[in-house]
Amino acid sequence: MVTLVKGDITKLAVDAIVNAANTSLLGGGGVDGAIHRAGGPAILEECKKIRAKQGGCATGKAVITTAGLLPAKFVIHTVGPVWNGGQQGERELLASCYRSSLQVAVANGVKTIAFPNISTGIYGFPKPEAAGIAIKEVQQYLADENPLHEVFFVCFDDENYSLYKERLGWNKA
Ligand code: AR6
Repeated sequence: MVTLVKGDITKLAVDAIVNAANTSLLGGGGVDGAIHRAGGPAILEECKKIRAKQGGCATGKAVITTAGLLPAKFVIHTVGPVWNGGQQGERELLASCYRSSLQVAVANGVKTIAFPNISTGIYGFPKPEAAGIAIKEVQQYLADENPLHEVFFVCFDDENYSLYKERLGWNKA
């Protein structure tokens, strides 16, 4: 089941929230900053351990940590592509973020997961196309094998919320 939510992903009491991180895993602005601020230092501690072991996280991949003080149980950190005109494999890398995050979630027994609109802030991915990719990847994953109970798309800004509403058919209700 797919559910659309407008608001702040750090408030959600789901098994896992996804973070739009960068390859360093050391935090940043946007949703990454909000997650680390609200979750406290335990998240960064685990990110540092992952860095020591595997040297950060590649674009399109995902890693999992505690959610610290957040109501969620885990944070899955994925690294979206920086939009660079669309000829650098950005679309496939964004699709890979959603797939990798879902795989990591299932491997860790997660049943409910919330995604922000990866790459559509600081990384500049065009929002309409990013929404299409996100919805397609999640729906494909849920159709193939479905150990997940619920996937939330969390939109922070009005533009993304309208795009998802339209694409998920929520206007027709
Ligand atoms: N809850 C849900 N969504 C949010 C929140 C929030 N609290 N805050 C922002 N968004 P961005 P990116 C939305 O820039 O484009 C960081 O510095 C926002 O409206 O957070 O993948 C990282 O460290 C937008 O739609 O991530 C990286 O360096 C979406 O989250 C870089 O930014 C993603 O915007 C990643 O850039």
